[in-house]
Amino acid sequence: MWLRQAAEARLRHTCEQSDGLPGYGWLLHDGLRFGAQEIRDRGLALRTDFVKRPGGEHGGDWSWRVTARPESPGDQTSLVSLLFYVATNGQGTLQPHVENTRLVSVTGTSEELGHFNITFHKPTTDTGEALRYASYNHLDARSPGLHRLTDVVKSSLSNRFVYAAPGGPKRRYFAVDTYRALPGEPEQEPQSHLLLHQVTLPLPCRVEVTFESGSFAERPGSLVGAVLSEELAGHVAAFERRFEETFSLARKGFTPQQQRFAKAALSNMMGGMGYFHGHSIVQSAHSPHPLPYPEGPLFTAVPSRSFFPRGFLWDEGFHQLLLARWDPALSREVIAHWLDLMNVEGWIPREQILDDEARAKVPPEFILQHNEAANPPTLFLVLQQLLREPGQGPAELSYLRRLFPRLRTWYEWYNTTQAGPLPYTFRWRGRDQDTDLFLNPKTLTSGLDDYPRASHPSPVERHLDLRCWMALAAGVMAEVAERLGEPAAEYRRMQQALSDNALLEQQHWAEQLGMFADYGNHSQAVGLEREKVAVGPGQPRHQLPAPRLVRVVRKPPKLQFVGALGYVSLFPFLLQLLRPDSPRLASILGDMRSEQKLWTPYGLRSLARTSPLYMKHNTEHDPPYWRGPIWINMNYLAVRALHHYASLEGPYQQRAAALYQELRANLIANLYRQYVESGYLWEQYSDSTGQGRGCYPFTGWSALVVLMMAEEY
Ligand code: 6A9
Repeated sequence: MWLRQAAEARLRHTCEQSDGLPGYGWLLHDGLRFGAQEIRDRGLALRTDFVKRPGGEHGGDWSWRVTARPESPGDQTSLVSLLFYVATNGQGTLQPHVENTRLVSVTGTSEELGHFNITFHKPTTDTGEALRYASYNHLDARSPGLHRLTDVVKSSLSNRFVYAAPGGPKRRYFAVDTYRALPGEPEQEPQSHLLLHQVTLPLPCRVEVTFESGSFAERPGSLVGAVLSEELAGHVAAFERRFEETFSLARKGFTPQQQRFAKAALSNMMGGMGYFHGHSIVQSAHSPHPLPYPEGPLFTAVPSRSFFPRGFLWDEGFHQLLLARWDPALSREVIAHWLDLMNVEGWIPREQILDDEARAKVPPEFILQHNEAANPPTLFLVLQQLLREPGQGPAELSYLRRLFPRLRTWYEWYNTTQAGPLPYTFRWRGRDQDTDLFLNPKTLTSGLDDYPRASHPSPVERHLDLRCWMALAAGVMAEVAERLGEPAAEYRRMQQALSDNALLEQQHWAEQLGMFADYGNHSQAVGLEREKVAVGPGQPRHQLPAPRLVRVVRKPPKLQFVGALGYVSLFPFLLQLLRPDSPRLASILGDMRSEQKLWTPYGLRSLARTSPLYMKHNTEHDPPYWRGPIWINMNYLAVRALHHYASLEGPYQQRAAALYQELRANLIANLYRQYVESGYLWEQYSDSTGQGRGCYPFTGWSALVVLMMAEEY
């Protein structure tokens, strides 16, 4: 935590989107041994570096270095406090070691870490050359849990302290004082023992912290000061080399600034990875009440470190497309974790909200996970990529062998629970059921949330995107089974049926609309209108509740294809099911390049401008999400598909090659420009201005821009 000393105490623990910071994130991170992060907090620039050193039985040692500098070099006077804490989470012990008021070190034990020793080294100048005078405070407190630490620290702050460097003026400052229990929570059993070390001094300055593992017997010397600098420099040089070997961005002519952008994108995805533990809360069709799912761990990347700091099933497939290029072993571990979350039916919860800390970040209506709810099985995209890698040795085979029973069960779960009304068709379950409230009932499970589907959800629906995902899944299953000598024929047959272009057209080509489409009970003539409210005699109007917006259906629905040109219509192309000589490619490429429809100078928009629900609100409070804005995961698939069709002989080869160049260049240029202007990667981009929209920093699938730069597909 940190604190700029001023008239009031503004303690910062985490960076939140609502703080509006000019920029924060990992600049470099290799996923394993080291990372360098920068936080720009109005006037204050914090740089945090860490290095890990393996050894012993418990993950080895690590050191952190925090360097605080003023953003304007002239500011040598303002005081800053850096607060370092150690906290248990339900188990383990901690002992403080205090000299005067200074918490010098903490020794402790925990199940995972064994014995350890954490040392807070004395502060120095920002270059580490000389010691600096500082004031010290510390706190020994109990917290209801990790999710309340900020409150515990805030509630213990007092400004009765005085900073008085020799020969300097006396200045009051805020610091942790005696601990008071949180208001309103005296009864609660404390889950967490908290020890906190506060250092207060003027900018610029540096503090180092070392963690030494008890089972690390013969360490070559502590990882501090010059030794730490040297190890850091070695890691940075190795990162630079490996980055260029992996992505060739210098060789491709990207400028050093563009390369830094790409390194930050990769590093943020990697640095955002977390090890989560706990249980989801699940509503099953077999039980009248929500139940806790079995407890378990999850090692995963996240869409956004600050705003969505938890695992999302289909996001993860996209994340690992990037991370598997950097470190395939890491990706294999992540995939295994996700597959271990499967229940006996073969279901994996879509959003992983595993403990109180995670639940504290989620509005209540999103917490429950439903056991009929799917999400696109994008882990098959990663497996497909891992299978393509050269040098598949016995280790990979034995990994696949362990995965296979889960993969089989997972595939079967989709194949049965999400089956459509006809053979080889599929339907997302769990669409919004209320047809009066929403302009178009949402399909959260598809990942494309408010993308328009049949206006009246029903069992006759067939969803094009899910069908294409299943074609991918069947293909990967067939390949895995073949490699393992397991029965593969049924998967192969399914893949062939699902990628049969004639059958695909029969079930999903809407001749009148000239596009691939969903099919269902649908009316194009819907709108939102103010509900008429009857005013009783003598009743003043202003006492009535504001009239709601409700849906009106001006023409009754009928069974038909759903006219909603956009990402869903592109799926047979995106997942490369179309034969290179398919005449449908002509219309798809045409729709993609049409500025009236999907093309923008910044990437492909999610829904055509000509589509009836383009940029329409779904309810009064629900703005368009997948109804126009540009999303990077789908654009990555589009660029990848163009690259694929540009490499295959056929009537559209040249066209695909030209579009490939153009779309790739547009996406890279805009994401880079927005990063330079705003300091962040974003969840989506405006199709009219290219500006970032939604959550930020979003270095989940938006970081796939690195693969577009590298041309890795
Ligand atoms: C909202 C509010 C702090 C929505 O990236 C994760 C998902 C995608 O899987 C999905 O395709 N996002 C996309 O349509 C974000 C979903 C967040 C839902 C929970 C909680 C956060 O409050």
